[in-house]
Amino acid sequence: MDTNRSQIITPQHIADYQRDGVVCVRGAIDRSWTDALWAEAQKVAADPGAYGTISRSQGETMTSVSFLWRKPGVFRDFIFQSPVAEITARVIGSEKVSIYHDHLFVKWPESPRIMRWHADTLWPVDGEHVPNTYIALTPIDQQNGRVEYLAGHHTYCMERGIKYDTVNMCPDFEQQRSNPDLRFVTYDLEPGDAVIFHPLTPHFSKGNDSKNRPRAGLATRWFGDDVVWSPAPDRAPIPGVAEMPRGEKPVGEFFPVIWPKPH
Ligand SMILES: O=C(O)CCC(=O)C(=O)O
Repeated sequence: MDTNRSQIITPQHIADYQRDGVVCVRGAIDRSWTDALWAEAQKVAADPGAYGTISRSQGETMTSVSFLWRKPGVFRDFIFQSPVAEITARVIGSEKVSIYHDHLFVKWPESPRIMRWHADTLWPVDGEHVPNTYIALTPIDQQNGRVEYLAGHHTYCMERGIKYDTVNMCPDFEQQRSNPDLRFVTYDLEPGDAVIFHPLTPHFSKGNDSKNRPRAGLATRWFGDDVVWSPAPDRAPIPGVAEMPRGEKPVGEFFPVIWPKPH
């Protein structure tokens, strides 16, 4: 399987990420990986608990399973062996990245499931290097439920010290579709395209209106150089992780450094 795709990251990708808090990298991941992941995803759908942790949004028409990387198999191999970590590190400008979370989202044909506007700021850490690198495993488009993003909102939040959580909730930007100050962006994706986005970038997806086309994406979530532990009651625990002092760098078996590859 191709492990040498990192050269595709250009200064333009990096500038777009900094400005918009979201960037699409076309053809980031080789098709042999996405074919293997999609085949495995269909096995996960049949027996989610055997592969990872079943998430709240799991349901009859949606497969929603996380921490797949923690078990031996294709999802773990993908994290450790594919160029996904290097691509992520280069785009966000981090020397190192560690994996901490992944999340498979499959919306099956005619799934009405909506992912409300939210930002990925629920984790017990501070720092900007907490990106989500979301990889299309199937073609994804308007009909089958592509993800939409609010470009530039990360800067708005940082300038005002906003960090959304369960108390200070991310607004429902559906109510503000016609606000000319907001810039909604989205991408039709082919398998292997990756969207890398900042933890303060709100995102949303509608249901799958297709009668016969599943829509699958794999969110991979990373800690980079500036991340420090910052527990708070309204932040999501990371299973298995013992409490550590505020300000410490998360290290250990639940946060393995994937890039640069350990010698
Ligand atoms: O795939 C989706 O519809 C939702 C993705 C998402 O919310 C995420 O990656 O955090």
